[in-house]
Amino acid sequence: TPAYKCWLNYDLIAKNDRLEEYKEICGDFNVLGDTLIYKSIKEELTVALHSMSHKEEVAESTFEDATLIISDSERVNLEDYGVEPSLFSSINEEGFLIKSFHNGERNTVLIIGKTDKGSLYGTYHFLRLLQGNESIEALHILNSPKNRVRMMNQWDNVDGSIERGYSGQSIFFENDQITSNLDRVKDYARLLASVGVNAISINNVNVWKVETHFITNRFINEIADIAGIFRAYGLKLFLSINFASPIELGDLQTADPLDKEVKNWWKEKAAEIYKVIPDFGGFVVKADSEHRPGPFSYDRNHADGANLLAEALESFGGIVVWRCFVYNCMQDWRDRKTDRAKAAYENFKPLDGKFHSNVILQVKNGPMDFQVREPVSPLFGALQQTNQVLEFQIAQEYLGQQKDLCFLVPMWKEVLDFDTYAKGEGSTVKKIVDGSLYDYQISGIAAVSNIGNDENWTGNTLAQANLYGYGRLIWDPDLTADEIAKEWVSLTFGNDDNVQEQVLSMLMDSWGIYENYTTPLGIGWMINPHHHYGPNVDGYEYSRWGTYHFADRDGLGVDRTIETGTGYTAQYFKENQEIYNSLSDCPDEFLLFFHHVPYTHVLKSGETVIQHYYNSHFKGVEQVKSLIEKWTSLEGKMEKQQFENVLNRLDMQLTNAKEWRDQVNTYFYRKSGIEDEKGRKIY
Ligand code: BDP
Repeated sequence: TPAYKCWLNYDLIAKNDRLEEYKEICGDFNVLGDTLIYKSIKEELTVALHSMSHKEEVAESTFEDATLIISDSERVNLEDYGVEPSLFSSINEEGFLIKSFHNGERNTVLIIGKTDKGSLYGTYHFLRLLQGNESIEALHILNSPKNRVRMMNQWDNVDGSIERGYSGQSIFFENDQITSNLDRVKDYARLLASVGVNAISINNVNVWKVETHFITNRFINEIADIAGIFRAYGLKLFLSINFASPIELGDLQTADPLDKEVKNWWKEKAAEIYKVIPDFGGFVVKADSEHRPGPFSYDRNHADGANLLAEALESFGGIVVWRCFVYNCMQDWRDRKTDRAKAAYENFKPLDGKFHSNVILQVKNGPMDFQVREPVSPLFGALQQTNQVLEFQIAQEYLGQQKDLCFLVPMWKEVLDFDTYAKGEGSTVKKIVDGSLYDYQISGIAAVSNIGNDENWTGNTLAQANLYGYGRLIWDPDLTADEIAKEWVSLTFGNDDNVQEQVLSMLMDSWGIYENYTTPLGIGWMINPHHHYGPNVDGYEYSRWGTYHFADRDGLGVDRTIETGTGYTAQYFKENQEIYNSLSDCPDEFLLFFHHVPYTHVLKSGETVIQHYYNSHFKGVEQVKSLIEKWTSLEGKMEKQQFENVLNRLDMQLTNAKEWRDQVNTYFYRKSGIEDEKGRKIY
């Protein structure tokens, strides 16, 4: 079904001029190269060109007859096609060139990768152009990814469930086993490769009993099969591991990272793994966080922990992705200096420079946990001698769980464009994670996946846009959210102007809408504990997770200033510190993240905080209604199943939005006793 194929639908090209142009050029293709990846390229081209072109049969032709040639730069004489070989020095290992070439009567397109991976990405890029009905007569595209690590983190458990999964069960595991049907894994590999993702960890960062055995004979051969599928699409496989494995697998009494036996244990483990998966990516580790074991149990720090594993993987070229999501989840508000937002920086900043060169620290985009609006984590720019990857969450854990519409690319763009001032003006997050600001050996971006075994992969079909958008954005953070959304809409729903316009505006408005009816002004956390869907105004207020809004009869918000608050703002470089620390300069959207203010505090917009809350909550619900209107107007313009899938979710979203509006408004009305200026009914 189209829902299953996502953006690789390869719809028949409508019979117009382009079709003739495409037929001429794409009629005969030839793939020079014999690696696994080239085999995947052949397969993809065969399927795609057949499906798009009205041609009965699409098969590879000879090099002499070919009008579409896919190769790496060594196998063709580039000068024959008017290409200066030196052009290639400007792209990196995964980059490619796509060039049209006219030779007398014949038009030819060349897709030349620097390596086979480059050819693969070039092929997908080219197919995207065809799907978008672009002219291919005068192509000259040189392109390479800006980030070296472009990773997907699955939070899949071996019993088939997915932590924070909103679209069915795992495509990798079921009933404590690796699934026997791997077709879906291959299609996932295709989807990921088509947007340039080049690494994947397939199991949850919370590694429980059975998953601890992934690195043993019980599972490793089957995991090697999965690695093989991904390898053919240029993705390296990683595993999340349990820091206490030496104990839990029954071999040792300790997991102390400085213990000699522990070190040897991991070295042997690594050797065993590399024997079956020679290009194994490495380990992803969540340690000392939310009840997971880690170096703290032995009075060691996180550099000790990460380096232990790094040493084991080093000689095989493996990497340790060590997460910075480390905080005390049993804390309470003890004094005004205790603040969960400060934890990652406090734990890791002092260790900067102490990690091995094959360790990458993985930092969530914000200091808390994927709320609808968080400032950028102050660790970006602060870690100057330690490789870093940024962690996003594509799964909409706190953002409507793929029932509510929330297109995340605009949010991710803000994060990547944020100026940390770490090395003066222009020290943006994107320049930090792409490794250009500091000389990181290896860095990039990772994200928590949003897929499961639902027919359409993502529950809400429109949530496919987040999966697609993530890949495209991390390949090139300079693409705009609008460009990415447009691409996705046309690949998914075709090139009807009206459909494009409506869906595009729905996507682009959706984050703001979700924010309006939930927790505007940066407060976050008024969500149902545990499952994290729907409002619960005091759900976390008196728990130990460190997530508070501090609303009382006088005001609300968290004072994180240096003088009177938790001092969190001091973790930023001066320019940002001054802005966030100052009540008058702090941007409205972050006000309550940084300041505790009276309900009557006047925002830059001129509204009071309380009135803003009322207004945005009423508005958010109306905006959801208009999403429904827009979508309804598209009935008949797409496959029925697709249409109904989204309509159904929008209805759930409306119910959710009303609950948020009513509970949040009532709560603040009761706390503050302040009437809505516009006299609307607050329940
Ligand atoms: C939180 C999730 C929790 C994860 C945790 C993490 O609620 O399920 O285990 O993040 O990132 O957002 O480790």
